[in-house]
Amino acid sequence: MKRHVLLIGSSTCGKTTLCQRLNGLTIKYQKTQTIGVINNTIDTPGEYLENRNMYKGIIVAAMDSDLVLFLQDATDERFRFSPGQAAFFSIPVVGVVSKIDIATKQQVADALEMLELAGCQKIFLTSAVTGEGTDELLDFIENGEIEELI
Ligand SMILES: Nc1nc2c(ncn2[C@@H]2O[C@H](COP(=O)(O)OP(=O)(O)OP(=O)(O)O)[C@@H](O)[C@H]2O)c(=O)[nH]1
Ligand SMILES: [Mg+2]
Repeated sequence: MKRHVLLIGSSTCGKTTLCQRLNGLTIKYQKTQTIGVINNTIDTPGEYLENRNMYKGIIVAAMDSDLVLFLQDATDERFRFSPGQAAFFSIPVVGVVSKIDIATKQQVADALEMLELAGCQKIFLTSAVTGEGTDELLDFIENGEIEELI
């Protein structure tokens, strides 16, 4: 992966699992305690999004990134991003709906709509467990015309 990608989303939404999948690693559960770098993916703890006073950690990490991923767990009843939040970043922000393997069609549609509201122009539907949608995401990270999303 040539581009540096920053993953943001609430606790347990699947950031670390997706990082493992994107890097072709064995999927194994590990709670994220601090910002971690696996090759070119930058994994953040959910708390960085959930606590306002940690948000500056995300902004700093974004300085070293080419692309931000907003992850929304499709099975999470709560929407974790605010409307227009993508505009906070000066680099492109892409939405990722996670856990589609265990979500209903309606849950996936709702998560998609919420990520659109947050300002994501491009959104991928994924399961890091089954791998559904992750090849498309990886291809976009590596070859997509991300400059058009700013
Ligand atoms: N069914 C299903 N489970 C998933 C998927 N992605 C992650 N999980 C599960 O959700 C739980 C949390 O996943 P993590 O990847 O650790 O979540 P995280 O966003 O890194 O969480 P924090 O590090 O706490 O911020 C684990 O038990 C994963 O196995 C998915 O696509 N489908
Ligand atoms: Mg994690």
